[in-house]
Amino acid sequence: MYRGYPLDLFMAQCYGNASDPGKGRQMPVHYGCRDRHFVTISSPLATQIPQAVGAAYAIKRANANQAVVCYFGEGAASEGDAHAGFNFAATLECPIVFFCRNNGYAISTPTSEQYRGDGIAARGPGYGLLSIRVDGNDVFAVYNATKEARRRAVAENQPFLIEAMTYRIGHHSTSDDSSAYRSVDEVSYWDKQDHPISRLRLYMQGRGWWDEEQEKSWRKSSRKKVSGPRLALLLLLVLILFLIFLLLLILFLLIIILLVLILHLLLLLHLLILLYLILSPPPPLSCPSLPDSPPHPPPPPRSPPRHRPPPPPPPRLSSAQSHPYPQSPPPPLRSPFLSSSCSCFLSFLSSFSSFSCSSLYSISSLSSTSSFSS
Ligand SMILES: Cc1ncc(C[n+]2csc(CCOP(=O)(O)OP(=O)(O)O)c2C)c(N)n1
Ligand SMILES: [Mg+2]
Repeated sequence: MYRGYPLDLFMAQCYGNASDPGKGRQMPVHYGCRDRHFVTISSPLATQIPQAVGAAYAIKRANANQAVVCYFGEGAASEGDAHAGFNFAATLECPIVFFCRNNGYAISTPTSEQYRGDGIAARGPGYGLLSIRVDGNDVFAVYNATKEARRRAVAENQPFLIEAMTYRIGHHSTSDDSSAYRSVDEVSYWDKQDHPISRLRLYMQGRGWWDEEQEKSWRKSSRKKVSGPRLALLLLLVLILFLIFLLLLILFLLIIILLVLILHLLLLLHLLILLYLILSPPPPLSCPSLPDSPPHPPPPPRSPPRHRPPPPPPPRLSSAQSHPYPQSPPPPLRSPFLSSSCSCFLSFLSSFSSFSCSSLYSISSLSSTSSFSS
């Protein structure tokens, strides 16, 4: 960003989208920019070191009056590629600055378990490299050391090794939990006492170059730059979801109103039919007239009666017992066709209405009325 690389391109690289200059061929946070002479980093540790030496050698041969700066961690300095790179740079006298950030850890391995010598800068003289160790949390020390190293590299084709001592406050990556291998007190000490950004801010405030107001407005504008577009997208998404919800609600209400209307119509029909049945007079009872039968033939002559014993007299019943079983009342007089079809229709209506009304309390009372009438 200091060299003018836009924030949007950083994000595009992380997502590997169409705007990413690498078109998604690199892992996230592997930035590179040809126009700004910035070669993308690579995940296999230290592979960049011999490559940087090769580039520096090409610059030297082209007399380009430039230098290469190569960044790596103290853990990467333990790789064989670091040895090869240091040695080639020294023997070929390449214009290169090796910048080692010694932040105390290679993921979970502290420097005390990485080497027994005096860090990385102490290795430089062994290769014939000019070497310097600086306070990596002091931005001016880092700036001055890098400036001088570059001057020597360009002017004298002198490879230079800088070891910047610092501390990694955050976890190594999102998949790392550093509380498993270091204490919280250790982290908070570096965070509160020796944070490079806080130190620079205090220095600038002491000189009157910066104040709280500027700090606040700068934080606000930076946050807006990062979260502004995302917030707008989020709001748009919420709005779309709300509109969809509203549409579904209106549709649901329309269906309910339609159902209630249909139900009322059916109930009205139901009542009308009932009314008709109640008010219409019963049809008169009529016996169908039989067709005329032919005259009976004359009875045959009777034989003289034979003597038979008289039948026994019937048992005597009291007036209350005039019939051995109570007789059921006669059925109501109705047209058989009308009665059966109407009852069928009514039972269908009532079952439909009780089904549709079950969800509506107010209508359920109507439904029970209709089932009574059926
Ligand atoms: C050749 C190789 N070995 C192992 C790893 C796994 N690895 C990724 S980061 C890392 C530690 C790097 O430590 P350091 O060089 O100090 O860099 P820092 O993360 O501290 O900046 C390791 C071992 C790797 N990426 N490549
Ligand atoms: Mg490290």
